[in-house]
Amino acid sequence: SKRIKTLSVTRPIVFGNTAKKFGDVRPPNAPTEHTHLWTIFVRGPQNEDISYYVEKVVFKLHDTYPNPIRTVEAPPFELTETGWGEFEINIKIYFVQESGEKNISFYHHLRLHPYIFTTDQKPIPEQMNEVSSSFYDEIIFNEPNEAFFKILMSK
Ligand code: SLL
Repeated sequence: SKRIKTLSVTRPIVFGNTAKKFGDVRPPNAPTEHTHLWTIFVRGPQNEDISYYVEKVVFKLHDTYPNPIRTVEAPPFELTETGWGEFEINIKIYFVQESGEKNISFYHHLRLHPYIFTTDQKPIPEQMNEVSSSFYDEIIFNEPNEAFFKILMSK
């Protein structure tokens, strides 16, 4: 449909990961070299449902994973896995069909290891067993079409 000129709509988004070192219990199907359980996610800042404008999220994992391209088509847009190493996860957010918007693509560095930093920026491993690394951002839709504008304004 027609575009509304000179209008932009922004939507806040939070993405990142949490990770936990295995304790005494290992997840039953985890390969022996795996040490951590982690979750990568894309969500609203207050955990609000973003599926009215997000159609799906595709997470591309390191090639050491079987079927590294993981598609999540319904909320919560998150994926839990086990592993041993940190790597860059490619996140692609696809918007609802009616929007006519292209997907957005960016990277998140999967963090497994907790660090504290000395005043001269030297990292010291911490004895914490859960880590979390997440970021706030805003998606800007420039001149959304009328159909998408209605969808964006519906919440
Ligand atoms: C590193 N550049 O060397 C990184 C690679 C790969 C992580 C990390 C398990 C995959 C699997 C996994 O944790 N891969 O075998 O299921 O640190």
